[in-house]
Amino acid sequence: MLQDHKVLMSGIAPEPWSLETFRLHPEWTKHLTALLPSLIPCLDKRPLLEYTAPNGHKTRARRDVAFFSDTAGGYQLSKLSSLVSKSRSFKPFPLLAYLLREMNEVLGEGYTGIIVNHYENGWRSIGPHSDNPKGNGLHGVVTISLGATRIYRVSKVGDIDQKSVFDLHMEHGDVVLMKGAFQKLYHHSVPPEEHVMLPRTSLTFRRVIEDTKEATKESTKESNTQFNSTEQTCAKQTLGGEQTSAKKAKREI
Ligand SMILES: O=C(O)CCC(=O)C(=O)O
Repeated sequence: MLQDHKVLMSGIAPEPWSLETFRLHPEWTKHLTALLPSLIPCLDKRPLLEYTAPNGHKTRARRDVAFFSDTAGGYQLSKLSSLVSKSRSFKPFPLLAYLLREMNEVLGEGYTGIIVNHYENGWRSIGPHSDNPKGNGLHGVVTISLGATRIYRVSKVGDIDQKSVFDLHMEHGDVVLMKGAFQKLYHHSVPPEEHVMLPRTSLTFRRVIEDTKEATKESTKESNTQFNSTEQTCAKQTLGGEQTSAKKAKREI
């Protein structure tokens, strides 16, 4: 499922780490692209997430997002904010559940869920951050990019100016893997690129071992009514069609 492996950066201190890229097998890219029209309406419309970045500046993340998992209650969206995304079931999207299993097998990982981020255009972005190390530990974080090409910026933790150490131009079907202690040393971001008119969707795999149901209850109280009704609509819309396409994908991939 993963091709064209490249190691872009690596090191051994404080523990081994690396930044690696792959290309997703074209069949997987095709099936996931076909899934997007039913997946995107199911995301939580999060107009703005604001938090204080390590440089002390207010950082903004503007993207629609949902965390899919059948084992974890929720996922803390950023270690810099207390916002938790309540888990959505894989049931309406068996192709995603199959993708999770395959990714775990190929990378020898134990991911328990997938965060889907949707950036409608280049005005949508996510500021410099490290992925929540609580559940992930030294496990890698792998991200599939679909749609518009966007910059995936790597900057040093502790750099006040968050200068780019590496700018990856993530194209449709590109995959990035941040391994080992990478999150302790580097931040990553998808900066705004106002000239980009087309949408990008990313699927990023997480290992969440603790159950975050309690925190979820608190942080999602306000948005729950809208959230649940969206989920029900999405489940109704997608149940029939996606199960068929997952079976088809299993045969083809
Ligand atoms: O969209 C991306 O590629 C980055 C997503 C991300 O950094 C996150 O979900 O924490």
